[in-house]
Parts: sequence; structure tokens; C-alpha cells
Amino acid sequence: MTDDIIEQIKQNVIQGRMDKEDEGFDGGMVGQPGVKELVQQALDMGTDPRRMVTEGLTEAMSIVGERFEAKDYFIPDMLASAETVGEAMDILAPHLAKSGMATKGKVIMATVKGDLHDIGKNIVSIILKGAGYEVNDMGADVTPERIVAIVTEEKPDFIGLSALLTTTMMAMKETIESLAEAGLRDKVKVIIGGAPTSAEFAAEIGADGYGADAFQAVRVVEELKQRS
Ligand code: B1M
Repeated sequence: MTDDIIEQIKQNVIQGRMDKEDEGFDGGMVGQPGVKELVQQALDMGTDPRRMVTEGLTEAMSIVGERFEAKDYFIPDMLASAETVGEAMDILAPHLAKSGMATKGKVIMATVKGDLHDIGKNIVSIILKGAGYEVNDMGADVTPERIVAIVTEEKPDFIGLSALLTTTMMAMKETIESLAEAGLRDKVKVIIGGAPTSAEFAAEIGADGYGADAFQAVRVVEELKQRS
């Protein structure tokens, strides 16, 4: 019974179905419970919230990631799935805290100074959250000074910086330099992404990693975590 409901949660995340009103990626699913209803039902049945995260949400998002890379899913499909995970995580958060499930690490996300493009950064935040990380999203147009302040205060494991403009990508370098000046550079791993950036640019400015898309961002974070 528990296995069944976890499998249903997984399949409904893959279908991007938030609730019973949703059609689903394959269509024709209106009326069947969606992720919100299933997660609540599973909690009422006493299902371990940690299993819902690892075997339901996380496994579903790896499949969504594979489909996205294979170009079977496009950004709206991926977002629909990611949003169901975000909603499920909001329902599960208090139960996870009670069950003592540690997050995999803390990530501060920001679009850099001067840049207002936040759609990609929001996707990365949601996917990282779905992968089990605690994410504090600072929004867009975030100055190096604000990043230094939050790193000092919150001591995150990772900072994720996003830029969409060739004119703002240098603010990533500025942010990394500000962390170094504040004596914080070796306390936190910095990963970057966004259309004008690249792995070469990441290396050039002294970032620890680069993600071409949200799933790669998760992979880079996992690799850096294993190495530390
Ligand atoms: Co603007 N814009 N925009 N824009 N905009 C671009 C980026 C542009 C390429 C359009 C063009 O000219 N063809 C161009 C940049 C050119 C350049 O620098 N070379 C541009 C410009 C010029 C501008 C303005 C200067 C226009 C003007 O006012 N004259 C202005 C700048 C404002 C500012 O930021 N200060 C501007 C404004 C805007 C809007 C506000 C209208 C709006 C943004 C709304 C918002 O974000 N809330 C907007 C939009 C929507 C776009 C386009 C159309 C779409 C960007 C987007 O959301 N893509 C864009 C053209 C295009 O890309 N077709 C364009 C979808 C998103 C899911 O992809 O953000 O790449 P992306 O994120 C991906 C990956 O890059 C990666 O994962 C994400 C998911 O797969 N990723 C990471 C992103 N961050 C990551 C971080 C990571 C890892 C991976 O680790 C931390």
C-alpha cells in the first residue's frame, strides 16, 4: 500500500500533475488525485515522509531530467513537474523536520547585480529543492555585498549565481572577489550558470563549477559535495 502511493506520487510528478484538476503530460487524467492530494493521503496513512522525498519526488525528478535532456520534455513540462515537487516539499517540510531528515546542504541562490532575469534561476532553485537541498533564494539584482552578508550570517555550503546578460556576467567575478576579500572564499563553493556563461568562464573567474541547466547544476553540486 505504501509502495503503491509512493509510486503514484512519482508518476504524478512525472506527469506534472499538481492536483485532480490537471490533465497530466499524457492527458486524460482529470479527476484522479494529483501530487497534493496523494502526499496528504500518504501522510494520513503514516507513510514515512523521507521515503516520499527519496523514492517519490527525487526519483521522479531524475526521470524528468532524463526526458528533458532527451528533448522529450521542454521547459514548461519540466517546470510543471518541478512545481509539484515544490508544493509537495511545502506540505512535507514540517514532517521532515520532525523526522530528523537532514537536508543535503544549504544553497544560497541569486541572480547577480544588475540582472533582472530570474526565470532560469528560479528553475534551478526548485530543482535543487526537489533534490533535497535547503535553498534560500535571494532573488534578482543581488549585489556582492548582500552575498557576503548572507554567507557570513547563514554559512551556506553553496552559492548558486545566475546571469543572463553579457554585461552582468562580470558581476559573478566581482562576487567571488568580494567573498575572497571578506575571507570567505574557502568557506563556500560557488557554482554559476546562465546562457552567456560556460565552464571555461567559470574556471576563468575562479568559480567551483558550472551548470548548463538545472539538472547539471544539481549534478555539479553533488560532485562538489562528494569531493569535500
Ligand atoms: Co532579456 N535578454 N533583457 N528579458 N531576455 C535576453 C537574455 C536576451 C538574450 C534577448 C536577446 O536579445 N535575444 C538579451 C541578452 C543579450 C546579451 O546580453 N548578450 C536580453 C536583453 C538584452 C535584455 C534587456 C537589456 C532588454 C532591454 O531592456 N533593452 C533587459 C535587461 C534587464 C536587466 O536584467 N537589467 C531584459 C529584460 C528582460 C525581461 C525583464 C523583459 C525578461 C526577464 C523576466 C524575468 O526573468 N523575470 C527577459 C527575458 C524573458 C528574456 C529572454 C526572452 C528569456 C530568458 C529566459 O527566461 N529564458 C532572453 C532571450 C532568450 O533566452 N531567448 C532574454 C528561459 C530560462 C529557463 O532559461 O535563464 O537560460 P535560462 O536558464 C536556464 C540555464 O541558463 C540554466 O538553467 C536554466 C534552466 O535550464 N541556468 C543555470 C540559469 N541560471 C543558472 C544557474 C546555475 C546553473 C544553471 O547555477 C547556479
